[in-house]
Amino acid sequence: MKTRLFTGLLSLLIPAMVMAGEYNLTVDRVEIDTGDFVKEGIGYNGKSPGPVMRFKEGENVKINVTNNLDEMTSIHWHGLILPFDQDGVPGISFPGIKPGETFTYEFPIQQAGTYWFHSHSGFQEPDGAYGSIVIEPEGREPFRYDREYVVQLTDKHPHSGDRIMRNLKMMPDYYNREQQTVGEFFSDVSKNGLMNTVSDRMAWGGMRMMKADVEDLQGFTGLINGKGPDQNWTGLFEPGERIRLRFINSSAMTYFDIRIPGLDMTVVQADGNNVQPVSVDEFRIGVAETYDVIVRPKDEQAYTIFAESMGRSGYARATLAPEEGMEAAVPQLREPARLTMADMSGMHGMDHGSMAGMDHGDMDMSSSEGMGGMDHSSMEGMDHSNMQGMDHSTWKAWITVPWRWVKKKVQAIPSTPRVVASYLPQPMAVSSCPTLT
Ligand SMILES: [Cu+2]
Repeated sequence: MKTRLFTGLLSLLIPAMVMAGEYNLTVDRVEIDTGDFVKEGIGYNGKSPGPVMRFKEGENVKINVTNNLDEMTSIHWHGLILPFDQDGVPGISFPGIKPGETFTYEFPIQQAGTYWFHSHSGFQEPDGAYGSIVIEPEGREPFRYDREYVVQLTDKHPHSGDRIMRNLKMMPDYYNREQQTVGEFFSDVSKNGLMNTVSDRMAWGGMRMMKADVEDLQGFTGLINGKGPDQNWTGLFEPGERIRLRFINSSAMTYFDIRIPGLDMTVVQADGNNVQPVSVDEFRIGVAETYDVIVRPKDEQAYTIFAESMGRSGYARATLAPEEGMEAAVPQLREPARLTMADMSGMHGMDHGSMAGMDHGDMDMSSSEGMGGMDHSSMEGMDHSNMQGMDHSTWKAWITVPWRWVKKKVQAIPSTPRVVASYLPQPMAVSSCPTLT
């Protein structure tokens, strides 16, 4: 009898030995103040960004998500390994969380590192519905640090996500503030000659491309942990400490180039995976990526974390300092980059899935080299009639070909361009989630 009682008690205890954590999240309408503008958005637990969720590798988590919106919501646990029905878009892998409803996500934590979460419904994520995840490993970290901060970036625009999408669908360069100008044409003429400049412009026009097409969304305010450049989020340190910065790019569209003038950064983790440490003075973070770096400020001074957008149209800024209120110089934005023909021929592995209606009829494609891995599977309406093997090296020739040849080619382009569809950006909910893990 005693033995049976003991075994019974033991069996009750064993499941309890697996760590379990229970967490609550509410999805709320919130006010977002960037310092440049104030707008209504969506957040978690009353704030945008939402909280830092701290899990432990090996624990089973239960996360009760209560939807206080008047629309459906859902959460994507970005980068986490979990059962399919604990993630995803409403109606695809799970039913979604209806207004007023609480859904309990439940999954084991099988990894460690820096991750994040965001809404997977409509444009809630660009509207503010994102937060960060920090998972402590079961064993020791392979690197040392004395303190850590999450540094979560976003590109907050005064327009709502669905308005941005509507505008981009009508006009792909709607938000582009770095268009080429007549002035630039004349300065190119004086540098490269009239014929070269004209044929260059014709070549780009022929491809329906723009050299200035580096960023789809300009006019945003870069935020770090919800703070605009003037609000200056600040992380404190004692000189000599090693600080782990967990960078997360939660932007809808913006790639950032990050540097901390005066400090070397040692990258120790990428997308939650430990990497061979590498020391850099600047790194580029794509949409949805995470990078962990360690810095060691030795002086009693402030340092600026400067995150400049890839198109140089905006930035996010924060500070590391020994005391609240200290600040360092903020660098100027550098000159915006222009795309070149080399960028156009570097399209290996590019997915043209959304280029419906594109007309490649005027391209002379004598070899299929150079387009390895291209996915043409969903290019509806594409005219391949004159494509005999594609060779992008001929695109370069467009720059130097005689004027008459260019003119002929240009005239061959239909006067009503079959355009808009070919420029359709990926829906933002998808582009904010390139790895869909
Ligand atoms: Cu994601």
